[in-house]
Amino acid sequence: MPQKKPVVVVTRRLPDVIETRMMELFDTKLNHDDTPMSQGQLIEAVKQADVLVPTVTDKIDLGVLSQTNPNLKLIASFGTGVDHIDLATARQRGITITNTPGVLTEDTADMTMALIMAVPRRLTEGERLMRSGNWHGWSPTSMLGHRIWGKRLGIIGMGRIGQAVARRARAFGLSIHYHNRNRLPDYIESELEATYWESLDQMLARMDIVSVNCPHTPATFHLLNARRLALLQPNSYVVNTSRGEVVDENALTRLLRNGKIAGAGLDVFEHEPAVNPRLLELDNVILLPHMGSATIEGRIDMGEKVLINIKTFIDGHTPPDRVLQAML
Ligand code: 8YV
Repeated sequence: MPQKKPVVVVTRRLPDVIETRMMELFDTKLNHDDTPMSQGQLIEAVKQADVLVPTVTDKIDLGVLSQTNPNLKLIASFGTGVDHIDLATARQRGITITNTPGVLTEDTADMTMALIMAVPRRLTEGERLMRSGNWHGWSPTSMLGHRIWGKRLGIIGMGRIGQAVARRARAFGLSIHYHNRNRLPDYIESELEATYWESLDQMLARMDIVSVNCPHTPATFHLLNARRLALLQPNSYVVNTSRGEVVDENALTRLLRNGKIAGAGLDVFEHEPAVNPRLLELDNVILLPHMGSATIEGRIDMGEKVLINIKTFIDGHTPPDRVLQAML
């Protein structure tokens, strides 16, 4: 007798090729209009699903996890960060969590580098000037930004993405500094000519550009709090393509407004999709809608990983991207 296919609920629209394969392999419920699910809808979803495929926009909290049907044993998240999932409760309930690491490293590093270039060189300000019709021609002193070459870049979180940023940044003449839970092996430090700072405070006070590339965990929530942000030099820039929660957004906004730091490039926000409205008023800030990994190739690779994680799990094996305790 043919085996019943597992019910897989996908909370957001995914690339067509992924949705099609998902339909072929499983009894898949798609979200055709792509509207983010409310907590109530997520609860309804986990009541019927054997596997849930959420994204960063779904809050898989105790309220949702306490309503899962007994057959739901896998949450195969579409994304690398797992801070939207209550991992401890999931674990207690015997639910395996998988994510999609590795495949969005280069895209996210590209976007980080783009912001590292764009903020000091005032790219979006220049673009706005062109579109305003108020450009009256070249002048020796107009649109002056700051040089990238020769500056110090401090990377917070030297995992896959942090290292990919470092590789790009070296080619632009930046010197690499980093703070990480663990120091990198000697051979990576030498390859990147990277200087390790055990003290984040000491590193922050000496950098020209700071890039946030660590995951959001209980240990990194507001890692850049008001006290630490105040250590930054007035000519320094902050770039965040990781998670908004790692930076105290209000404190950062205050520093920017008061000219205590030179600018910021933000792809992520503390209360997405809400953004501190005062940030919108500032010219020295580039704001992006959480698009660091938004390439079609990346999204397909992420979807492939989700498919493989579900398939291996259902076939009784350990899925390749099981989120382990050590990642917390
Ligand atoms: C994804 C991300 O777009 O994977 C992550 O952790 O932050 C993003 O780049 C999003 O999370 C998909 O769920």
